[in-house]
Amino acid sequence: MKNELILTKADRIRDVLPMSSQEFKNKLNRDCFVLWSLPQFKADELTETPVLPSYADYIERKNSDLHGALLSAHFEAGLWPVVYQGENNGHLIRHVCPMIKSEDKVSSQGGKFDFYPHVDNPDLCIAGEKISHRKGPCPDTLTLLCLRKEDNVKTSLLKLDAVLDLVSDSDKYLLAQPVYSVKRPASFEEGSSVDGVPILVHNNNRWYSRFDWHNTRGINSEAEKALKNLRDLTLDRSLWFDVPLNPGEAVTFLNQRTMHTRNAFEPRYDGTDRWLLRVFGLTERPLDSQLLEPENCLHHLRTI
Ligand SMILES: O=C(O)CCC(=O)C(=O)O
Ligand SMILES: [Fe+2]
Repeated sequence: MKNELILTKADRIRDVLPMSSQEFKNKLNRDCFVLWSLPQFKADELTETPVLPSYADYIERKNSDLHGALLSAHFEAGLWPVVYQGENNGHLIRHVCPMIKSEDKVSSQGGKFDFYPHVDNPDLCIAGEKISHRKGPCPDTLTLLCLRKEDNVKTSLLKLDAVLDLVSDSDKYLLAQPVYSVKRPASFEEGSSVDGVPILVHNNNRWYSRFDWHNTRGINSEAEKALKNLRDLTLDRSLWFDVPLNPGEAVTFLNQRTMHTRNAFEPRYDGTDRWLLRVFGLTERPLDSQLLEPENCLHHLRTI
């Protein structure tokens, strides 16, 4: 089983999260993100930054304690790590670094194009929508752990509420109607799209979104106009918070209550490029019917 080694390590590693689970949850719900760091991070033991996704098995073996610790932090925080069918070749942990074959993609493994504000895996069900018993939901959280830093490459976060404060009531109304189509992001092996979904959902007094600058469209001109206004707004840099990530430091954020970005840069592909590890999390354990192979893996979600 693909993630067995790192899940077994996660079982044995304790006290990774530098705060109580309650404190973590409170911060996450209040601020939409939490900055934290690994207690023991040994930069000198890291492999070179990978340049092909197929290096993942080798790196997981070499840096298995680090991978295990990152998963263990999720369990301590009450988050269930997941991976999606058709993405990242079933590996729970994704290498966010420029990969040679992805250089032309706007993706976490691209580099030369700006990756504008987006929610990850926005084609899946978001909070407040009727759950699918067949497909896994959109991730609730993303965690990015920095392994190698590059000064001119930044992850930035925008808080959805701060963006929506600037959106007119009529645009908000339209954005909450099921008049949008969403393309599956470029990180998936196969393309697909969903039609007739809203960009915004109001649930339990909170807004959630599936906004993706690159992959969402209005299905008529009125819907597209409201979305274009939102797209333009999200490029206002005063709404961006540059996440200060040094090696060994991580950020966990609410995927559907924020948007995240990464600026363009020139990769070297020489083993020294910027490198983050990414994990998707759910606040609730998925249903067995949402799992690809429930008898083998409790973390691999169906997407079709
Ligand atoms: O490279 C980054 O900082 C974030 C990339 C990204 O959007 C992701 O990993 O989902
Ligand atoms: Fe992303």
